[in-house]
Amino acid sequence: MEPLFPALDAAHGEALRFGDRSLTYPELASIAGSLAERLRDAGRVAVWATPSLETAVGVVAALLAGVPAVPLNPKSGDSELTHILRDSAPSLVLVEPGAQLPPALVGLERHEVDVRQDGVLRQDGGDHPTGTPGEPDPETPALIVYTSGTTGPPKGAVVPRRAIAATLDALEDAWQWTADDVLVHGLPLFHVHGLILGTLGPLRRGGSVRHLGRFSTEGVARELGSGATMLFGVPTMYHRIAEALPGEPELAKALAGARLLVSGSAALPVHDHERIAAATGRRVVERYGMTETLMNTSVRADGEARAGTVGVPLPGVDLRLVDEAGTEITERGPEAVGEIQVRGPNLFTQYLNRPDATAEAFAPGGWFRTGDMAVRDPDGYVRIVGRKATDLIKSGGYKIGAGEIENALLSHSGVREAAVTGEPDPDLGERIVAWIVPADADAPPPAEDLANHVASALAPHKRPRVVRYLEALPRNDMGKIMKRALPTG
Ligand code: MCA
Ligand code: AMP
Repeated sequence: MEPLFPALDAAHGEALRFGDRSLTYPELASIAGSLAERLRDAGRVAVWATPSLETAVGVVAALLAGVPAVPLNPKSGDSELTHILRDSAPSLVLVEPGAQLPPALVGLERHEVDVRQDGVLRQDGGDHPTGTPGEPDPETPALIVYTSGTTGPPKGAVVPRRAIAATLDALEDAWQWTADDVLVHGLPLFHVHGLILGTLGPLRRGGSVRHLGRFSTEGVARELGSGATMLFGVPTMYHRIAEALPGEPELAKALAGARLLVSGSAALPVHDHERIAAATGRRVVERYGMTETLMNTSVRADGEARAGTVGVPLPGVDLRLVDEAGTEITERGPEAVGEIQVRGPNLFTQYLNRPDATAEAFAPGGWFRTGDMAVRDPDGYVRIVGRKATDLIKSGGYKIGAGEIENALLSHSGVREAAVTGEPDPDLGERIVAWIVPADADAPPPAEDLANHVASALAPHKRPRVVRYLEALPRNDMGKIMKRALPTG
């Protein structure tokens, strides 16, 4: 396999920009290369994945060294971090200088990524150290990305180098993505979307990325208005863009001038798609992926951006729909609903330390069961219509398991019983609703306390946005909670 970043030794222009700090390719090659020399025998390394130059450099260095990187959400709470660190057992954590780490990381060696000192800055693009004598085996784990399931704590999806290369090259083809592209986004760097697509993607192409630090419509307008060519975002971001467009003419102008606007991680509502198209003349392109599979389908840059569809399978990806019995559905049209199963070089290899869960995730023949339900238009365009598991919630583009929030709520002294559901939300797609039977009916814990409790144990995006109090949860004869019987609204 060719190196993951062929452009690192060849390109000369800007590679990364976070706010007013940036690195050119020769600078990145030099700094990441010298850090890689030090990481070569490190085993797994955790990365405190703040939206910063240091995170990008740390991950590139680990990849150059051929050691797996475990990106950590810097807003994760103690119980989530403790689980991830115990499960992935990194030898050290890469952080930006001065980072304040929470108690769960005490005892783990910290290595500050100093983009001014880690390497000698060179402007000549000469023979800087690339950290690894040759490209490691394609099956070598590159990243371990934690992702929520319906129950229990998040699982670490082991993503090999081959999957990263395959998915980014398939997107090169589908999006006509080149070294001339300048990507702008404000996505977090501890998930596939912001890290693999949004950071490693431009670096593999030899183009550049400008990260907004945090998403804002002003930031999008500024960057697309000054040379950026592509925007990546989750539907919540496009919803906020659609809302802002009538009052921000600069935003409409900037979007109209972009080469490609891409949405993913959750379904983009047709209403937001159409509002953006009406105000800018541009249609947002949707692509469909998953932590375990990286990217599966996309609307192509040279194809028709049809609202409500996620396009066609990417080159190299086998995709089929199957019925309840696991039989392939060959018909097309709105009635032929089935689970999406995929196969190809884009897939992960396993869930770390979870052979049981890994085995369960695959159907015979090496097909990965996505759990997403879809239909296909007569010409093959895929439309996602739902999800098999009701206990998985997609909020703001984050996948969140009802079970992990229920467990966190049950650890609050004021809670006797808890159930968690997702409800439609115009901004977040789904909002997390907690149904609580208080330990003391006369003194129910305030909603804010429960939200803070979940935010500090797990992560702020997993906190309930709505809390509803009940005297008892509806249960069947077996004592199982019947979530469908919970009152709506
Ligand atoms: C609020 N905050 C709190 C609390 N309440 N902190 C602690 N305790 C609390 N009780 C803080 C938050 O940390 C945050 O801080 C701020 O208040 C606002 O929080 P929140 O309301 O959650 O943010 P939001 O404005 O609703 O976020 C919307 C968002 C976000 C920006 C769209 O959801 C987002 O970044 N989503 C991207 C998800 C993503 O990348 N998914 C990809 C995975 P502060 O203001 O400092 O941040 S899916 C994937 O990778 C697959 C492969 C795919 O297909 O892409
Ligand atoms: P994650 O496990 O966080 O990587 O999220 C993967 C899930 O996000 C998929 O299984 C889908 O349910 C959902 N998803 C990703 N992209 C899209 C999209 N364009 N449209 C609808 N759902 C999507």
